[in-house]
Amino acid sequence: MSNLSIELEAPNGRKWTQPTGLFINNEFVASTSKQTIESIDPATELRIAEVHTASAEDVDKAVQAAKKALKHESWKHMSGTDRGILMAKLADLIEEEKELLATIDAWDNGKPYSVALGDDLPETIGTIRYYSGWADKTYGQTISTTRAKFAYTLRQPIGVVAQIIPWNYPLSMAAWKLGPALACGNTVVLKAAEQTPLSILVLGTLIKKAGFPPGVVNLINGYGREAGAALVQHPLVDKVAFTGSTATASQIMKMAARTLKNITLETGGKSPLIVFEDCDLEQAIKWSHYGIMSNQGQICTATSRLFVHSSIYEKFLQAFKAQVKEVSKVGDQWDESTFQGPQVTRAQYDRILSYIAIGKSEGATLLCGGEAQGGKGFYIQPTVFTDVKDSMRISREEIFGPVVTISSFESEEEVISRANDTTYGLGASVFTKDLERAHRVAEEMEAGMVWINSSQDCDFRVPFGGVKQSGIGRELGEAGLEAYTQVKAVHINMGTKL
Ligand code: TXE
Repeated sequence: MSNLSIELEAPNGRKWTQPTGLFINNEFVASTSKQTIESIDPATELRIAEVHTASAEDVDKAVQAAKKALKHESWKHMSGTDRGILMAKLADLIEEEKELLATIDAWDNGKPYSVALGDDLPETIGTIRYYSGWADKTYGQTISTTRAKFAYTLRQPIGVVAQIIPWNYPLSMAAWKLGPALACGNTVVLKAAEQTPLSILVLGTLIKKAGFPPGVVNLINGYGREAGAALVQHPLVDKVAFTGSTATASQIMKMAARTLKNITLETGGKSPLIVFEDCDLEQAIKWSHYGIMSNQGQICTATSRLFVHSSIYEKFLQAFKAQVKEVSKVGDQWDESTFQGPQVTRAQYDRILSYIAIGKSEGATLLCGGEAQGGKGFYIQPTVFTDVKDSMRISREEIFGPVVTISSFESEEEVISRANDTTYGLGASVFTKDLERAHRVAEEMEAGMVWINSSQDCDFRVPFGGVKQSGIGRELGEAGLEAYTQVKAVHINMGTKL
């Protein structure tokens, strides 16, 4: 493949020139491998475009570019204020192109266009803008020690950062990673997910237009086991930030261990949502539906295990079923009434259907759904299993689709223990009007985030991340900066003689 761009027209009529190369040193370049990645529309199963796939040699070029940029005065000596100005410019440029970027992610990923435009893009723009404000506010401390000595600390960039992102929120995942890394003065090689390679390349054009020096941000497409692994193992990479599956995170940790690379990992989940008998039932229904069925259920924090107090269990089930029927309209990305689009790929679609088959064979009761939608496209009916036992695989393993399990409980103590009985620890929801109980349960949840009378709140000002096998480190908020700076202590002797 030699061409570096292609003219595209999306089903919503939008036309643009789509870059297809690797974005290295502010230029689109051809890959040295002859391999390409096909971007597929999950609604029609038709090919949208082919993009260049990075080989280990290409990864090396991108890392070398990032290393050079790290040392170059145009970035190294740029003040935090000027870095912030560049980032704010980038946020403005993304905002100017938000309809185009939303179109690309809707087409490539299958998510409804209205969701890409109404949720993903504001989150992307907001995150970059938020971290632009931090760029000149990450400083160290002065520490008094003894009479004739003191020390101060410098918060310095970690260096060349490898960022590996998944396909469920292509642009906002990129923004979560680029925002704090750039604010702190690092340089980056970011690998997009092979399932959604397109929007990241358009982001490259905006990074150049904003005026970032060459090599500060390099964006590549490539397969995990080749480009991803080459990036993680590259000796000049100082840090790896990853979002994806727990299995891949474990491999990345192993690879990064060889040279003791700094890591941040955000992985899967099986987040519980607890509905106590004293809750606002209507709100509990709406949020619990949203918490698993939005984004086609492809959310790491999806509240996929519902625990409902036995006294309201039957009532809850009927209302939840009615909510699915009323809200979960399955359709293509472009129909404004679509709530749930197709799953991202055939592999994910097959995986979800296999879990639905497992649920049936394990003896859980099917309240609704349970089948593929039929016809072209990776559509799956929103599926609700009830009377689910905690030991069932559908209750223990991440399905990453529009599939929820519901079971009943009797006491607070029992439900806390069952909710925490998982290897994961990303999110947890609790629905109750009892203020004391809400905070007591929040404290007991083994999770990085707890939602009280809500689900899926995520805000660039607030730390995000998991405990147990849901990850290491935090992204977003002030906490997100810690992952991208290292502290140097400078000791000063004001005259103590030996
Ligand atoms: O994930 P992978 P996949 C979960 C979800 C889903 C499952 C599989 O349960 O069903 O993971 O999805 C790159 N070295 N989540 O296969 O493999 C890969 O190219 C370096 C939860 O898509 O983890 C992509 O860029 N990199 C999740 C990224 O890792 C490697 C979002 C994620 O791919 C690599 C996505 C390797 N050896 C899936 N292998 C969340 N937390 O939101 C793969 N990659």
